Amino acid sequence: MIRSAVTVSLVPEAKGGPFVFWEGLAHAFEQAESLGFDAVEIFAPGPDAVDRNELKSLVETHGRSVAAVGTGAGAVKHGLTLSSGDAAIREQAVEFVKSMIDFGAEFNAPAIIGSMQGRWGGQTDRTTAMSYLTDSLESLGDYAGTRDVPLIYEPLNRYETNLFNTIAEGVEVVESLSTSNVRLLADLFHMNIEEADVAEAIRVGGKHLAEIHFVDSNRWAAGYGHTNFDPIVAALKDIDFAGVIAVESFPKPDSMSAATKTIEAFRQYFGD
Ligand code: LER
Ligand code: MN
Repeated sequence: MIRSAVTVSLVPEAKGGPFVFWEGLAHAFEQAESLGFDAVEIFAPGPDAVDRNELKSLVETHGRSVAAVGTGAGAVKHGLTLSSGDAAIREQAVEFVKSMIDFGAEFNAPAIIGSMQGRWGGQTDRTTAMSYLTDSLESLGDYAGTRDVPLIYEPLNRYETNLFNTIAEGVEVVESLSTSNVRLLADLFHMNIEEADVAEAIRVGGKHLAEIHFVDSNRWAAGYGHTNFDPIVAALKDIDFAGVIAVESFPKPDSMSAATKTIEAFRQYFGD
């Protein structure tokens, strides 16, 4: 079963970023219910920024689940990355992600490694940075397994990381690990920049794909850009995709329009 999700950011430092809602958890859950999204994906400053009891009660009251929790605030807010040349920073990055895995697991939601992957440069060469990242995916994947959730890894476009940019590279990474608990997130915005053929890349991702960031070419909601969604949706059906499809778009022209446009697109492409 595909689950639809809408994103909420609780991180003021990420203002201007590609998240639909910005007015707190209660607002996001209310809107998710009224529009018909199955779940909410949370981008939080850290594990302690969210009141667990409040979130539990929102999940119950609105009958929506938590799709996933983003870990990018570790990079945006705290300057941590898993591929940093500084061992102390890498260690803090791993601890931050573990704390986000623990938080998400309380809601059966996986953590996503996106911006936390970082980039190579300075004193750290490409091969070394890649091995720092894959080592941490290995250990964090195992750690997430002890909490009964997968760990989700998201390749990003070249302007956000110089490590792994395509779904094929992501597949290579997850298949090189001993753990089978690391799954992939395919973000259609990053793929629009990096992939020769987005639909074909979805097929390459195949069984490794746990989540899609569903968004148009310009990072506005589906329908506001020039992406042709038909072959992408056909590829998702071909691989029997049964994960989360989350709208991670700019709140443009405003949050409600972005959310409404996306739920209409979901209904058109995936039915109710
Ligand atoms: C960042 O560009 C992104 O796509 C997020 O999902 C990762 O933090
Ligand atoms: Mn994304």
